[in-house]
Formats: sequence, C-alpha cells, structure tokens
Amino acid sequence: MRETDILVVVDVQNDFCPGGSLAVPEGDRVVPVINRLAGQFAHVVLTQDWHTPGHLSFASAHAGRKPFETTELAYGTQVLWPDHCIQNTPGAAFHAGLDVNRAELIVRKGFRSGVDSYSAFFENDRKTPTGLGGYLRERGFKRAFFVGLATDFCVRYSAEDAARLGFEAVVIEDACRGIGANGSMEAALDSFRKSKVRLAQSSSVAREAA
Ligand code: VGL
Ligand code: ZN
Repeated sequence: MRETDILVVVDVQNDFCPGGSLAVPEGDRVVPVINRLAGQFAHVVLTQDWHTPGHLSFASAHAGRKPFETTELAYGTQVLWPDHCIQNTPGAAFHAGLDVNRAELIVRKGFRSGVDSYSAFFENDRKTPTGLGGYLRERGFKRAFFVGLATDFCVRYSAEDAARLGFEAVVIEDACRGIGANGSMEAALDSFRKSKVRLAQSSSVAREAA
C-alpha cells in the first residue's frame, strides 16, 4: 500500500465476539482477515470501545429499559446496549488472536459516562473530537481503510466521518461484521452508497496499492 494509506482496526474486542456481552454474529471471523491485511499496510491504528461502569448507553442505566430499545438523550437518539467493553475488564480487551503489535496508536472512545461514541473521530454528539482526525492529518495520511466491528455502528460512523473530514475512506467488507439491530445493516449500506465511502474486498486491496 502507499505510505499515505492507513488501516484503522475498529473495536475487535472480546465483548463484540461470540461469547461476549454484545456479540456480533461471526465477529471473531474478522481476526485472520485483519491480521493478513495488517501485513500489507505500513501503518495501522486500533480503536477500543472503553466505557465507564454504568455508562449512559447501557440499557441497565435506564430503569425499565431493555437492550436494543432506543431512547432520546441530549444529543439525539441512542440505542441502548447491553453492558459491554467496561474499562479494564476482559470484555474490553482485544481479541487474543488479533495481531496488535504493529499498531502505532490505540484510540479509546466512549469513556465519557454521559455520551456514547461510535465514530473513531467524534463522540455521538457529532462535535467532540477524539483527536484521530488531527493525528491522521498531521501524519500526512490521505486514505483510511476501515475493518472490524461493527459494520453498522462503529465502522460505519468512523468511515463516514473520515470521508467528511476529507480523507478517502474505504470499508473492507469481508473484514467487518455487523450487529443488525432494527435494519441498521441496510441503513449502513445505503448510507455508504450516499456518502463517499467506498466498499472493497480484502482480496482486491493489495492489488489497489500502487
Ligand atoms: C459498538 C455499539 C456500542 C461498535 C460499540 O463497536 O460498533 N456498537 N458500542
Ligand atoms: Zn460501546
């Protein structure tokens, strides 16, 4: 790949894999695909969902509410999730098979107790930056490839924000898996089509290099 390309590995954590509290179907299947891809990139960053106990995005923080229902918060509509990726718990750790050694940066997100953060670039208020945009710009990256979990939430919002910030954004479909809550998968694919996010397959990414 080019020197100005970077692979962004989104939330490949135990709680999003089978057996985890917010398991994405086949979530662990992305691991070998991502490890192979990582070897083709000169630069890799990881994101890590990193919530406080009792985080406002958890259904358990709202009396009488169940996971996957939605609620209105100050910054808009929020899906209520099972408790997941709580700081310093095994569920928040990266999947043991993920090759994290080459990662140059780990961006943690969702650590403010009152606001969720799907995107690697902005909190769900869509305004508060994580700093990743500045990091990528300052280091001269032009094109960001997104892989990981989940296609319809954190991968989606990360890729769309990258495009909005002026980076070329590519989602490598077979290196992602989705949650599929209330039509979220269809919404994501539709939204990728409308925004400037391109979809690719891992088998063709190496060939795109030059
Ligand atoms: C995610 C829901 C809640 C994700 C994180 O990584 O896609 N989804 N927290
Ligand atoms: Zn989360």
